[in-house]
Amino acid sequence: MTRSVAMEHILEPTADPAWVLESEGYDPLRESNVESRFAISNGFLGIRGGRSTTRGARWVVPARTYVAGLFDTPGADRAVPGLVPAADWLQVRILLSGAPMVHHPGDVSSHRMTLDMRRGALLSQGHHFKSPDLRVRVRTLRLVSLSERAVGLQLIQFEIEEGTLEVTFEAAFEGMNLGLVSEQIEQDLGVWRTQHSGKGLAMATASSLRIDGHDLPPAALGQLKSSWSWTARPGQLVCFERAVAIVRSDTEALNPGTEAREKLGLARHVGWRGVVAAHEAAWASRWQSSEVEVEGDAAAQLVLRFALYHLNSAANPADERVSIGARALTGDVYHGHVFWDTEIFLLPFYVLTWPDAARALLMYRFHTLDAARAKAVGMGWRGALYAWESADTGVETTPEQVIAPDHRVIDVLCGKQEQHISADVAYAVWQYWQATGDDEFLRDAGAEIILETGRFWSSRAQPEADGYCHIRGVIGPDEYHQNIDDNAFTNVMARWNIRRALDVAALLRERWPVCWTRLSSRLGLDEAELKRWLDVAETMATGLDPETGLFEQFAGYFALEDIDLTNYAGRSVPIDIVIGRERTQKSQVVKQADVVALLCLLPEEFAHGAAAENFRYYEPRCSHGSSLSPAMHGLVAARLGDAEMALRFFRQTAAIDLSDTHVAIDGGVHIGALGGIWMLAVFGFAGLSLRNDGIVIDAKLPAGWRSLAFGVQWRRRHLRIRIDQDKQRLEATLESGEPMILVVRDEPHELRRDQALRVFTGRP
Ligand code: IFM
Repeated sequence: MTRSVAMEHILEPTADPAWVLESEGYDPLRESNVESRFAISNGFLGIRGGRSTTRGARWVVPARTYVAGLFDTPGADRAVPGLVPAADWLQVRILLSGAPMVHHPGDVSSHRMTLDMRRGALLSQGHHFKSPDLRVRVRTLRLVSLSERAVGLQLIQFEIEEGTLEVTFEAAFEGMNLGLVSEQIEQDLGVWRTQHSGKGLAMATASSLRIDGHDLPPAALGQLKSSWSWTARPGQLVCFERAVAIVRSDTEALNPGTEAREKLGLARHVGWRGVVAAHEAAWASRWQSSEVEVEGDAAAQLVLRFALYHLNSAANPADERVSIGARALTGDVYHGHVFWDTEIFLLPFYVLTWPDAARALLMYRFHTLDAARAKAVGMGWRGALYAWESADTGVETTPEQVIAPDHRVIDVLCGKQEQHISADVAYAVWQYWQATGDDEFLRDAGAEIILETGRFWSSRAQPEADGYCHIRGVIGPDEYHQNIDDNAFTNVMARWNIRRALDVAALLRERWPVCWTRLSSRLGLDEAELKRWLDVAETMATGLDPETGLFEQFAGYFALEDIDLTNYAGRSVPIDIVIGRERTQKSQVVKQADVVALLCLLPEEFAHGAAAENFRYYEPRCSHGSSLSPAMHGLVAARLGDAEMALRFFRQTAAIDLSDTHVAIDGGVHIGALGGIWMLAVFGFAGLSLRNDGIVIDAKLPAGWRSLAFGVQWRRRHLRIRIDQDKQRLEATLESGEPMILVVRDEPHELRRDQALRVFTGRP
């Protein structure tokens, strides 16, 4: 019985409402949103939060399981690679006196699903009635382990409260041949191959069922299937447990089945309690490193928890061959493809709270550098042009046509023209190195990325008769305007990329000359080429008007129709649907932060006062047609001192995944927007920025936020910062590492381990 008591405890969600999301009952219209929002993941496995429904004779619906990096390209023409779902290993069927127990929403007195963000687990509980004299209480838990990413666990406890009857309990796998070719299916193991990409997948499983603490042997065993039968009586407590170990192999030569069985063996050795304990300890450690606490705004606190829950779920520091897709592993919109979202909206969080995860994500870009070189050469340039949409190999995977929201088939030029991705990757590499001081990474991988992307821009920007270098025929972050010339974001980021490439060359030559000699000779880089890079950077056209300080978003932008977006306030569809694609393209309406994105990433490129000037110009023209946009606007608004406007953008971003009113998230959570929430809190409200010798904090909290506290890591140090608005005080604690400088309100302070720092932040 002690075992059942332990399961009882584990099936109980965290009591504090600030740590859980709940969904009561069943709403068919919003169910797929809930599946995305309540997804669980560990960066290797992702499982949507599907629950029991009325469909068919199944008690549990297929809960889609995604495996990071398991890409395949269907055989069809124009097909793009996409993540192939693995078999659903959570299927259960319960027969009560021979009839399937079906979860009809109307039949249950209560059915609640709880996403326990603190523990990284999805729980459910409900009462099921088959007839007035039968009453069953069911509680479930599922998790994918954060400490051993191959392992997933399902626990189901049901209690017969009334009724005596024959029960059959079947646990099986479903969807075993969805896009994968099975090679070996046994009772405890399935091995599959993708059809074209040559990847292998193995799932090993073991399950058991106990009644009142005693093991019941299975009545029947099949391929990935077990079933038990017994007579249920009132007061009986039934505990079912199933573990799975999933392994992906990237080459045909390896059979992942052996490793899956080994990993399952280890999980069984520690038992489900051990699996749960290790998983919870790993989550506790992630929360310890990444927690952001807000006092005075409970809704904002929940939003931050939700964002951090998915951010911590999305990464896997142990796998350098995958990155995070635009919907992470929570849904299949964008086929699992990786965009600039990762480098610009996610990396900051990982760099400052989980450097190992950040490094693995950047190593994915290093491993796909050859594909980026091939893309650049194929288009007639030099260096490395990263795929706008990237899967496992780094080859361009952007579809050439899609169906627009107005159901028209439209051409997509982003794969050819949205080239700022190369500068975005270089930007992330540099930020990582600056924040971590990881010289080994810079020497072995980062330098080559920065040099090759710098080289790309130096060949891409061409000198013209006006004496400037121009970059023609691109798409900036504002994807409403295509085939444009001299996009300010692209050109200024490109110039920045070239300059950092020159810095890296100088740094390597000075600090690691042997490494420089080897790398420069492998890349065929000589002095003459470096000199050309400098010339390109010095003469890059940027669209900056020195008189006004305004950047023109691209050549000819200011001459386009100026549409007052306030006339379209309250619309529920994107502006290009309301006024048409053609008119949008001929207008100054911006899809998402573009010059504002530049302001966010490279504020030093804006002279004093020009930042506010540019923000004032572009903010009203932005229609926020991308989920990435509001957070970036909020961040810049906060930096410019308008915390209340920033808070409106914070709430707008939160609504994308947390409100069911206007945005469908059935295809997965918007992980980039969730990264933007963290950036807005830490870079915006706390005003954190990095210097060469330390960290700067320049906080501007919204009026209702009494305090904001968070942890960050900087160059092997862990520090915790608390901004107390009530007491007009900043407290900083160095939890590990050497003394460092913390700049508060332009004043440098030394931060030491033995002494918490308290600084008065009130206006004199
Ligand atoms: O990367 C974004 C892009 O900026 C706008 N469309 C959606 C992509 C994926 O989130």
